[in-house]
Amino acid sequence: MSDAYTPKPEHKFTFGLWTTANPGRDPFGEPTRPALDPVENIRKMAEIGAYGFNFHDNDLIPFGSSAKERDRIVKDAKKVMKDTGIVCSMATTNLFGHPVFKDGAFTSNDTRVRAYAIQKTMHAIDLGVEMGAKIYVFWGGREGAEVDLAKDPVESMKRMREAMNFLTHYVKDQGYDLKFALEAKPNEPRGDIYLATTGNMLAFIETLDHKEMVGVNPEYAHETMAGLNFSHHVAQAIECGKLFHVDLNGQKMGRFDQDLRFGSEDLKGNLLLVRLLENRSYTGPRHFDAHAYRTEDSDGVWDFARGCMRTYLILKEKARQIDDDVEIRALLKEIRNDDEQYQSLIEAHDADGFEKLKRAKLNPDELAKRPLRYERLDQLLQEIILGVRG
Ligand code: GLT
Ligand code: MN
Ligand code: MN
Repeated sequence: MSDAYTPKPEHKFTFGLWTTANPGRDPFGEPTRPALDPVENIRKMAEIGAYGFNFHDNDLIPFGSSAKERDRIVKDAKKVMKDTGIVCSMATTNLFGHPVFKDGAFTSNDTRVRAYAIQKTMHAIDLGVEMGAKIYVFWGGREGAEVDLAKDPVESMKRMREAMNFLTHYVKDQGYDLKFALEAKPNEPRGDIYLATTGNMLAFIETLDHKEMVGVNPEYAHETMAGLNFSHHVAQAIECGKLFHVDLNGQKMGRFDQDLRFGSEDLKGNLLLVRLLENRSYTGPRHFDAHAYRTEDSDGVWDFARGCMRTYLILKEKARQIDDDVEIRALLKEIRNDDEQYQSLIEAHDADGFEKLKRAKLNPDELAKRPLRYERLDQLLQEIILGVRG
């Protein structure tokens, strides 16, 4: 069955190999689903209309594989890509699974662990580029601490910078066409993770040698876990020209990292997020970094994946409905109350402008009288979401 919400490659939906291969393990329980072969995984993603797939080095090539085994898997994966048209849109490094990273990778106190983390990333970058990835994500799940006394947090920033600088120089030296996207998370698996929010990442990027090739990969669940407004972080990244990638999913505030199906929590927030991405012409992949409930079997995983994409497309249509709604448009215009004269004063950074604004007759009591019809506006939005506004 195909309808207006049927995903197609042009929608640029992607999934990490780890998302649909998630076997349903959690800290309290064993897997509830069988393992999924990565090449089969890619084929199935293509079949349900995804544009691309993403992977950690070890999602595709198991840790410790021989060179021969690596080449065989790469060959098989490339064949599926050729047969189906699916692309590899992003690659990343697993710097969290192996016990060597128990106290961090790029920010480990042990120089040799830091060197190993950089070495592993160089190999993973080579692999990502070979598969065609144009974006390389850095999620530092183990870069943090429980015992703050043991690690100097200022030095940790320096170590993080050293690693990122090394790797941007490496990419340039190799002549790769690759951009980096840094992904923040406040905690989990570490008690506290360094560079906890997208805002922290944006500030950190400005200190790098090749900052032009580094942006962010905000994840809905991560800002939401910390009780923050995800769209505001995405908006700041867009405004800085740094939204290189985005991880979409569902998450309740204040909980562990749930990575639920996109749109399954906070429909209003997700609708405004989709509207932001669409209206601000975000052209990168829409990556669903989530997984199916533990209750699902192998088929249920694909219900989950289809659900993420369908919900996105439904919300995209609702976003258009908001922007076409005559009453909403009129309300938004009224709420803004643009005034060209004062706007030009705010923009004029000269002596004349300073003087004029100082002497301008602005009466706060009068200004405060203007009602802002947010009740009506929000109710209209609510009725669009609930599907009762024509
Ligand atoms: C891991 C994490 C995600 C990151 C992935 C990339 S791995 O699943 O929870 O948020 O995006 O390393
Ligand atoms: Mn997550
Ligand atoms: Mn993520």
